[in-house]
Amino acid sequence: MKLEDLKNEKLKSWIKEMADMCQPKDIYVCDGSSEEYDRCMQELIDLGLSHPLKKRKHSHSFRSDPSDVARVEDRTFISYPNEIDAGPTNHWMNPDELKKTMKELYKGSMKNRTMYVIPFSMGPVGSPIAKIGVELTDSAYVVCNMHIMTRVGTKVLDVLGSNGEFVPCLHSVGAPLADGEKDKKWPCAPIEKKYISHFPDENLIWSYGSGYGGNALLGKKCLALRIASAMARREGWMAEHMLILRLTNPEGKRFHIAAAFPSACGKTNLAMLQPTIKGWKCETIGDDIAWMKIGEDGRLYAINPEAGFFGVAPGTSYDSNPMAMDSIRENTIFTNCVETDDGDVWWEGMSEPPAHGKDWKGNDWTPASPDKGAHPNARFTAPAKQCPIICADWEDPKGVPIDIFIFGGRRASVMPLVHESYNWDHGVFMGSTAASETTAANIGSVGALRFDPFAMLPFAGYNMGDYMNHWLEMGDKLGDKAPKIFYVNWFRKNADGKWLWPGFGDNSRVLKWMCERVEGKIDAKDTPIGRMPKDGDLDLTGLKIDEADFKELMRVDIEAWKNQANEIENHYSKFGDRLPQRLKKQLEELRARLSK
Ligand code: O2Y
Ligand code: MN
Repeated sequence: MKLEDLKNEKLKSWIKEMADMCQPKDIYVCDGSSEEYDRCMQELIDLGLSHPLKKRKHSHSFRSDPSDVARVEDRTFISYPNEIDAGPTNHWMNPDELKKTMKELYKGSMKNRTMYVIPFSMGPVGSPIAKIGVELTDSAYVVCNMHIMTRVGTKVLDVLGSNGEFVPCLHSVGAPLADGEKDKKWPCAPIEKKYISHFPDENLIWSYGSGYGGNALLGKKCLALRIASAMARREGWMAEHMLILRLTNPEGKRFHIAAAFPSACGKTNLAMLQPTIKGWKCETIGDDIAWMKIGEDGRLYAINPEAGFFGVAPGTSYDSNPMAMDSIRENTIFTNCVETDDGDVWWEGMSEPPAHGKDWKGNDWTPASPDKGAHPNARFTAPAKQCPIICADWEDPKGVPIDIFIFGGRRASVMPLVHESYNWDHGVFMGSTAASETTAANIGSVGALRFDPFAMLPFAGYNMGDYMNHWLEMGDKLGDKAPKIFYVNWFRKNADGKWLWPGFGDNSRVLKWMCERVEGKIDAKDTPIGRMPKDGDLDLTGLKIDEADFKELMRVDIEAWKNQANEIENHYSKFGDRLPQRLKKQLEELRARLSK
């Protein structure tokens, strides 16, 4: 389709304005067809940036620039006129100043490149919960990834019509080409020139300088979390960093679970759970993001706004996540993995290593090499429909009704395997105080503890104190139809550093307990931190777990929790008067219970 043929005048004039600034050699409007995907991929193959994989049908391997391997939190901005509206956990710049700086960078940034216009829908096209975005990008790699991760093309323009609303998303890799020049390597700009900017008052996204993942596929973290969270607050719904799954018990009763864990804490694994308990079945709806609205019956309905998985490769194997492994057998893009000599990809934790390959930097690699073969944040981009346990209703436009919310993080100590909140406010307290030890997907030191409220620390599009308040207000609206809230920790270790819980498929045992609590089938034990399973209520049938280890896994260490309460107070102090009083009260109540 040509630019002139676009029916939406607002869209047309925005594209023209951006093209005047970025000066691409031409403009191409994406139709979303498989031929278009193949053409873009072929261009990347011809440049030597994409390597077709002999062993996986219609799949390709890429190596990014070593400076462009992950989301750049330090270069991510939430821009409101007043800094306080971005809050203490976001990087802020004044919108006029930020736009002035970025306009200078965008000027001519697409020279000798094509500007691709990608109309995309987050959520099933036409769903009342879905939103439309349009990404302008100079990266064919982004086009291919967006084809997988979102619903792209003419069908979206049809829904947009002549005066529909869309979120404008401008993206440039920030590497203009000289006349006759072609990309020889992954194009991007140096770190100090990268900007991932959000203007929530205008529902606007400007990204410059990175071609990688969340920095460049603007439907994902930028739109579906940062901009959507601000929209959701204004419009009375929720945009959350949550997987969605359906669990069916042996009697055929269905439960829908949405779970928030910080990046790289196993959301994809839990979303594709293979239960180890007899008669229970899990189906995947989404592995990263949930958009939820209150339905006519007063319950909370969730959709997965995405159409694909952008999963962490290292550690993914037929042992840890067979459903993910089956999802990536074909039609998949791999970034920063090892390329094996026989035309496949490999990463640490996948299987026995190949005798020889090329590492993520393109160097010869063998198991004896001193460095890892794949980057720790190497990724696969795969269509969600390829997941063997994708739920038949994963694209239901009205969503699925949520019964259970789970928060969690990676904690070697303090947090027991599972506890349940006493009520909604206590559950919001749990979410607002969620904390995790950091991994390679976060920028910063690995292994440090960071509070990550609702797993949204890098993704909230407004002041986190107001975000907490929005959760409280949603609870007020939902009343007795609100999902029950739980907190889990799959990662507790004993004094010798040994994992106390097997995790993976055995996490179904914990989910079973939650479902039985929802059904009111079983009672629970009150503890200072929340409700916990009574002896014998957590189904450990067939599991070899030492009694002492299990006791340690479930132990509430009062002294450690008193210390935790102090850390929470410190964490809360950042939010000043934006911290809801109701959460201060929760902290006081926790302390009172710990002192009894
Ligand atoms: O590093 C990136 O650009 C990807 S980050 C990511 C990708 C998929 C799902 N979640 C995340 C995340 O950081 O939460
Ligand atoms: Mn994520």
